[in-house]
Parts: sequence; C-alpha cells; structure tokens
Amino acid sequence: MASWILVPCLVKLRSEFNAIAPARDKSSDGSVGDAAHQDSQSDHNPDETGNVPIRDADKVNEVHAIDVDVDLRVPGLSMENVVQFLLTRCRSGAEKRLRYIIYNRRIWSASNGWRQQNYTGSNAHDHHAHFSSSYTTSHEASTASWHLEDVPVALTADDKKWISAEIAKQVKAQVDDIWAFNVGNATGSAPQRADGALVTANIRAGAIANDYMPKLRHAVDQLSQQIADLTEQVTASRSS
Ligand SMILES: [Ca+2]
Ligand SMILES: [Ca+2]
Ligand SMILES: [Zn+2]
Repeated sequence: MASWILVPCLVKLRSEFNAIAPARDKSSDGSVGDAAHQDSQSDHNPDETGNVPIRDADKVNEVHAIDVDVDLRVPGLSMENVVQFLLTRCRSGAEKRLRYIIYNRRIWSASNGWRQQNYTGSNAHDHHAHFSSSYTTSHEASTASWHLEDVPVALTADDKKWISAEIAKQVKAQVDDIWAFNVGNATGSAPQRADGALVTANIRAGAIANDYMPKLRHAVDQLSQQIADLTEQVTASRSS
C-alpha cells in the first residue's frame, strides 16, 4: 500500500493528458519525489511526512505535483500549447487548482498573477513540464474537467491538403448541381437539365451554342479553383 496519494485534481490532469495524447512518451513523467527531492522543499514530497512549502488542513499524506513528459506525440499539439491554454484559464480565474507551472526555463505562479518569469533552477524543465497544485482541500479534491480536449491543435500540412481537396470537391459538386438543375420541371415544361436548356436557348437565339458551352464550363471550373486556392490561403494563414 502506498503511504501517500497524489491529490485527485492532479490525477485528473494526468488522465486528461493521457486522453488527448494516448501515445505520449512517459519517460520523463513523475509524481512522488525521488531521493534528490526529499532533501529539498518540494511539492513532489508527501506533505505529512516530507519537506513541503505549505502545511495543509488535513492529515492525508498527499503529493501536490506532477511532471509530464513534453513529448506528446500528437502532430500539431505541443506542451507549449497545453501550458499556454492552462495559463489562460488560470489568469481568467476559471482555473484555481494550480499553484505554479514550470516549463522550458520559465515559471508562472498564482502568487504573482501568473506572469511569466525566468526559471533559473538547475533543471531547465525542457524534458517535462511541472504542475504544482493548490493545498486548499476543495481544490485538491476537485476532479472537474481541465478542458484539455479544447487545447487548440495546429493544422498539419496533410490536414491542410485534405481540407483544400474537400472544399474543391464540394464546390465542384455544387457547380455540377447547378448544371444538372431541372429547369424543365421548374418552368412546368418537359424535364431538361440547365446545361441542355442553355444549349437549346442558344440554338434558338441563333448563337453558335456548342462553341459557348465548353467556354462557360471552363470559366466555372476556373472560378471553383480560385475559391479552393483562396480557402487554402486562408487556412494556411490562420494556423501559422
Ligand atoms: Ca495533507
Ligand atoms: Ca490536503
Ligand atoms: Zn516536478
């Protein structure tokens, strides 16, 4: 039987990391302090038996910190994305369960309004991010969602290609629908496709209809290509 527990809010945070990054590398993960931590004051030490910065209200032997490996192994999702997402929630007051975060030579603390400061400790925290939790009993115990599923994920090159192709396909389908529109039924005459009606109308008007149809088709195809190109540009600029 373990002589300590990880506070439930951090158990939940870790499980959400596992949910959004199921294949993530865990080799730099951690919760309870190793021998090195036990010598110094750390939220990784169990709070009733170890050296911790705060004495809390209960007698439960709790660990108040987790380390999460930075390698999430999800294209377009970085630890930086997750840390910035959590900081936004902390700064807005929506999230109160964290005391501080250390990641990649920076530290953000509740006690100074979550402003970014340089972290100059011997471990740069570039292989893992450190999350220290509150020692307030209600915050420790809260397993409410951390909303990590809402962390924005950047589009990959493949995503962009897929979206562009999808849009081009949809535009093409719309154009085809227009050509296939049954103008005959719409005007109460015999069934007739729009492109056919156009040919007929041109013939009746004495125009050289069969010369115009391919040109018109070409123009519509160009238009749909322009829409697809534009969409690709917009997609690219949004995610850069
Ligand atoms: Ca305790
Ligand atoms: Ca406690
Ligand atoms: Zn740590």
